[in-house]
Amino acid sequence: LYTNSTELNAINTYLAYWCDKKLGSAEISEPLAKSIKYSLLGPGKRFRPLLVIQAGLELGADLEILLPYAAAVEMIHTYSLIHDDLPSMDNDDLRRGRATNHKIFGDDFALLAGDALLTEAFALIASAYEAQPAIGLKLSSLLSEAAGVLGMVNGQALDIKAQQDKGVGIEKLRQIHRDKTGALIRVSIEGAAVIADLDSGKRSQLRKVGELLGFAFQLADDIHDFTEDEIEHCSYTALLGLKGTRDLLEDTSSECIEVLKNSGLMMSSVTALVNFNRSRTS
Ligand code: GRG
Repeated sequence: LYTNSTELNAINTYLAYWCDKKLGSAEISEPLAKSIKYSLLGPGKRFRPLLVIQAGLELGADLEILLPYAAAVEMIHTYSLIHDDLPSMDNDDLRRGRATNHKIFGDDFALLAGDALLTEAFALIASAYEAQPAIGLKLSSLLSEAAGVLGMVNGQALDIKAQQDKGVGIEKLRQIHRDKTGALIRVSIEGAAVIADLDSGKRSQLRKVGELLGFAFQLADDIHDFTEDEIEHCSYTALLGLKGTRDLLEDTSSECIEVLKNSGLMMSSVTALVNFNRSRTS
């Protein structure tokens, strides 16, 4: 669906441009630059930046103003994947169909590439929105909330503990994924609303849409990762079964589209992303 869209080309070009500008200097360590580029420019779906861009365009914002925030979100997402794959976390050999970052560059450079992406995401926001400081400040605040101890880092920590305990209830699982996966997806759409200068009422309606889409994204991920022989303890499929998880994905996706309709904001591209997620195979 999104393999060749204008928006996908725009975000990929922007990320490559950022790498050239930021990592091109001879002063920057070569393995560090290579490690960052390997993961950031690798074959991801770009679900979050596409959400920023497509939602933002439909809300009336310009592509050039959306791109830096979309790139910052993808940088944070990429950092989280690099660190999540490390031997001290999930210890994965494969990511996006290729060797994980640490398998190629070593744990040390993988760790540093993640650190750099996290830090540079905020540097990008600070410089790109210098002329619109109110927007820049709101975007940094949204993104730091989603990535930090109220968001992704906390979700990851709760997940590690739940895996150690070998099990988790449905309420706890929802909290883990709301923080670990959902928060970054939620602030993708919320950030688009900030850039488009929506009022706080409309913004909170879109926050709800983002929450539901983040939840639906995780459900689709668990369905995708499901195997009969190896049950992943902290997953919806372990708690609800494959059919129960598929049904919940259907209900959550429909609710998400309903909330979007009720907001009165005509956002066909967001509906298309919800439907894409509903049936995605990667
Ligand atoms: C290390 C602080 C820290 C956090 C890691 C998000 C995360 C937290 C770990 C990733 C583990 C994981 C596979 C979670 C399931 C949902 C998810 C984020 C899937 C990967 O995202 P996609 O499908 O990946 O958007 P691509 O490759 O398309 O970018």
